[in-house]
Amino acid sequence: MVTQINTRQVTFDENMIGTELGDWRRTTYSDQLDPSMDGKQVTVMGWISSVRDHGNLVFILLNDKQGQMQITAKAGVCPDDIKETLVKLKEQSTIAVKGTVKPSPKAPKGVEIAPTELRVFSQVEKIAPFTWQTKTVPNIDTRLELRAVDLRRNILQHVFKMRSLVLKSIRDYLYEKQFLEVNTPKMIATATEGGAALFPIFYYNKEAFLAQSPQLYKEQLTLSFEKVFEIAPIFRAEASRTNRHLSEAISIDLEEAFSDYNDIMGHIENIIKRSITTVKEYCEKTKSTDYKIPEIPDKIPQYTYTELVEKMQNAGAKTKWGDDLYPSQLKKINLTGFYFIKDWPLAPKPFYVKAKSDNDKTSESFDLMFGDLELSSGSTRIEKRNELEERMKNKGFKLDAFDYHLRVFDYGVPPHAGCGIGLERLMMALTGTENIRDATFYPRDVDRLTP
Ligand code: AMO
Repeated sequence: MVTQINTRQVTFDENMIGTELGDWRRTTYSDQLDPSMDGKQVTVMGWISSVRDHGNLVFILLNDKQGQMQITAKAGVCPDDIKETLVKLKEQSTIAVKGTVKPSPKAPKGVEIAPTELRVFSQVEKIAPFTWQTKTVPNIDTRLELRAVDLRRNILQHVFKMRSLVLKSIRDYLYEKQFLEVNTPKMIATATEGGAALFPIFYYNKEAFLAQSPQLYKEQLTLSFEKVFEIAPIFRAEASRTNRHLSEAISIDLEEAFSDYNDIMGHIENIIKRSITTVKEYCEKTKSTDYKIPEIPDKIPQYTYTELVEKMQNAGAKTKWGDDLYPSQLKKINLTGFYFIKDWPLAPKPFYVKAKSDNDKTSESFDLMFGDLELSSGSTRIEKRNELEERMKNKGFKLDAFDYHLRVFDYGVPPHAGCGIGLERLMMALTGTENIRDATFYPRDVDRLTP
C-alpha cells in the first residue's frame, strides 16, 4: 500500500516508511551504541540534527536525550525510498529508524546505523531560531517565547540536568537525616510572611491567596513529625524586574524540632557541599566546561549582621543598624562565595522568628549568601503561644485570622527551627548562571505569564 504525504509529495511505502509510532519502541539510546554491536538490529528515535547529502551517501546526525548518533544511508544498500526521504527531511524533524549497527571509526560512538525501515513522525517546516549548539541568543524573550525548543540547547540541558541531580542529592541528604517529605496547601486564607505581596485568587465565593511560603504549616508539622521538608512553589507578587526575582519560585523548606538556627546552618552547609560535589561530578562526566562551579571552605564563614553593618559603614555605605542589607551596599565590602549573615535585627523579621536570649533587639536568624545573592533565610522559631501572640499584635496582625495556627500552640509545639532555600538561586550559584530565568523551566515574572 502506498501513502501520499501531501506537503512534500513523497511516496511512502508503508512497509518501509511510516508516519505513526504504532508498535515501534526504541531499543537503544545513542549512548548505548558501540562497535561491539556490529550486525545488531536496533530501533533508534530522536530529532534530526543535520543532513549531509553526498549523492550515493547520506549522513544523518540524530539526537536523542542521551546524545548523538549517525545514520548512514548508502546507495545500493539502503532502500531508495528511505534514502530519498531522509535527504528531504529538515533539521529537528522527529523520526525513528530501524537498522543494522556497523562500526565506523569517524562516526559518534564509533558506529553508524544502516537504515532498513523509517518512521517520520513530525516533519519540521520552520527552521528553529536556535539549535542544540547555540550558546547565546541576545534577547532572552526570543528564547522564552519558544521555551520548549530553547530548552534543547546544550547549555541549558546541562543546567536542568544538574538541577535534577542537585534536587536528588538534597532529597537523599534529608532522607538520611530522617526528614519526612511533605506537601502543604498552596491556596491559603492569610499571609504568612508580611513583606512580599500576595497573589489573590477566587476561592469559591471567598478571596484567598497563593502561598508565599509553607512557613506556618511546616512549623505545625514539627508537632506531629518532628523533621519535615517540602520542595514546592512559592508565589510572590514581586513588582521588581531583576535577574534574581521570580513571581513563582521553587523553595526547599526544612523544619526541625528540638533544634535551633545553628543546627539548620549545619544542614545547609552539608547540603551546599553535596550540591557542589554533584555539579562537579556531572561536569567532569559530561566534559562540560561552560559552568563556573564555586569552591566551598570546610566551614562556611559566619558574620553577624552588626559586624557587617560596621564594615559597610567603614567602606562608605549609608546603611544604618536596622536597615536591610541591599546588594548594592553589600558590594562595597566585597564578600565573595558562600557566607552566613546571622543575628539580624528582630524588628523587621517575621512574627515567628525568635529573639536572641541575651539581646532582644536581635534575632536567632540567618541568611545564606553567595556574594550579594541571598540563597536562603532561616531562624529559630517561637514555640510559646503568648510570645507569638505578642509579636503578632506588635506587627498589627489580627489574631482571629491566625486562630487555625495559634490553637496548635496549646498542644505542645516543640522548640524548632528551619529555613527556606531558593532552588533557582542555588542553581545560579552552583553553575554561574546570571539570570534566574535560565534556572527556571517556564519563568513567571511581572511581565510574563506565558508560555
Ligand atoms: P524568604 O522570604 O527569605 O524566607 O525566602 C527564602 C528563599 O527563597 C528564595 N526566594 C526567591 N527566589 C526567587 N524569586 C523570589 N521572588 C524569591 N523569594 C524568595 C530566596 C530566599 O532566600 N519562610 C521563610 C524561610 C524560613 O524561615 O524557613 C522565607 O520564606 O532564595
